[in-house]
Amino acid sequence: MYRKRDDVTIVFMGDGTLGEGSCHESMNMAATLKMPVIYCLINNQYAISTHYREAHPQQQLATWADGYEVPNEVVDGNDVEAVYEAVSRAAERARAGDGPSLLELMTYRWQGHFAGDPAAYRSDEEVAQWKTRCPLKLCKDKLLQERGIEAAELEQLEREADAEIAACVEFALNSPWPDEKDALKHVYDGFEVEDWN
Ligand SMILES: Cc1ncc(C[n+]2csc(CCOP(=O)(O)OP(=O)(O)O)c2C)c(N)n1
Ligand SMILES: [Mg+2]
Repeated sequence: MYRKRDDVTIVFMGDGTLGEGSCHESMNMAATLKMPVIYCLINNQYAISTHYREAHPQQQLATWADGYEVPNEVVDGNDVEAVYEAVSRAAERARAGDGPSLLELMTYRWQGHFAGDPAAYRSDEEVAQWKTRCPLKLCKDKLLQERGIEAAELEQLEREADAEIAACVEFALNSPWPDEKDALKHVYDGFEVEDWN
């Protein structure tokens, strides 16, 4: 913002984040200074084991931003196109100098919060239901059924993506370990921490 560039900052946060006081402070300042920020609230419905409706009075967390007069929308987070369009609208607002937006992307976490979490706080049916709404599957179906993309073309794209990922993994495994002094690189824009011990 101070550099007068048309960059936009996107903050990714979970539904569990809103209980933190710093969220209020951040949004208050961003709204007051009309900063070019997009708050992407990934509402996968659980903060570890707590459903968001058990921890917040709102039906949808997006309206939380109303208190700061920040435009907000609830978006189908499993619909790639809907997310793209909502982020584009918010980026346009940010670049026009109209300040921050909050997007509540509704989705689901298939696994537990961490590797050893049995996720016993929700039913198998609920998980199975959400697995039918896999964002990759929905996107693929849309391309095949509505956009006239051929199945062979998609398979070719998938093969190319798999090969690219395999090459990245190989590169990482064959690379030397990074230097300790590089641990804090790229944390702050234009500011490198020289003496981090
Ligand atoms: C600043 C800070 N406050 C509190 C915690 C404790 N904490 C760890 S996970 C979590 C909830 C995270 O919920 P969410 O963002 O919805 O993540 P999910 O469970 O969906 O992975 C909290 C409060 C933390 N790690 N850091
Ligand atoms: Mg969550």
